[in-house]
Amino acid sequence: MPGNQPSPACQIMGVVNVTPDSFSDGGRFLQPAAAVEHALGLWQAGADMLDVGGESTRPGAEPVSVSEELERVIPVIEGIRQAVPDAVISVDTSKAEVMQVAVEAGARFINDVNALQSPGALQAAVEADVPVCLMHKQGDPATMQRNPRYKDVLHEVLSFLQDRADNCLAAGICPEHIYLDPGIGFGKNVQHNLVLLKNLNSIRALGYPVLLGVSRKSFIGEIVQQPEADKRLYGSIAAAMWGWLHGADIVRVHDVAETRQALQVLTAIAQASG
Ligand code: PT1
Repeated sequence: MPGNQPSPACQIMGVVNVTPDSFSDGGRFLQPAAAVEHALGLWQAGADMLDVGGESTRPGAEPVSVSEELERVIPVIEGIRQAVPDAVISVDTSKAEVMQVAVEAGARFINDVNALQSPGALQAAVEADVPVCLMHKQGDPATMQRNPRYKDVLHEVLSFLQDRADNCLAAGICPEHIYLDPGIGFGKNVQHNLVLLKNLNSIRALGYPVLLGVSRKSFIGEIVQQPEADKRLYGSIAAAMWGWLHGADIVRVHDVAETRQALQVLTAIAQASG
């Protein structure tokens, strides 16, 4: 059983999905203004970072083209920058060109669910010179939940993350810029996800800060029998708090105000003296 050694402060990454199912007018057209407004609300609610993504990576999601992804995320990054210049913006992408343009537009963090393995992505991240999150996944979103299998899920995730971190170091990314993420829900069944969460400390023990995304995910729905993602708040808070107590440095969440309140209570307890 891992011990409780929370990092001094946990940062909250607020999710800003710029996909047709989130900010469309009901038709094909996205409304950047609505996404910017949502992002500003998350910032006001206490997010430390806003994660802007134009390609859904949910189970079953299909890839989008570079131009489509750019059209979705760049206006939103620019809009956030204009309204709140000091907001920390992360770009959730696997594509080299999107990384490059997003960082030019003001993104200060690259969140890549493909761990910089796409063509040109590693070089784009080196040149961007911003922190990067390397996430583990098995397969691709369209099919990853069909029948995920591992001999030893913890071992496989640990060695993958170690290997990707080594690659980044060799390419010239400095160690302070590397974050690791077990990729909860990415080609993993409920048991796989639970084993990874239970052993989050061993991911932290690789020596890099850890980012964790559990918010509203299906494993919570399966545990509590709640098929609707937006009714999984309480389970999401519990999973995020477990994460913080076991080594997560950043939690990626939809519900920023609620997560912040929970984290403030945990922090107060952890900091009590006497
Ligand atoms: C994540 C993450 C992410 N998750 C990072 N970036 C998503 N670094 C997008 C489900 O099981 O965990 N870490 N970017 C969202 N992806 C999913 C995956 C959403 C699975 C839902 C599920 O329901």
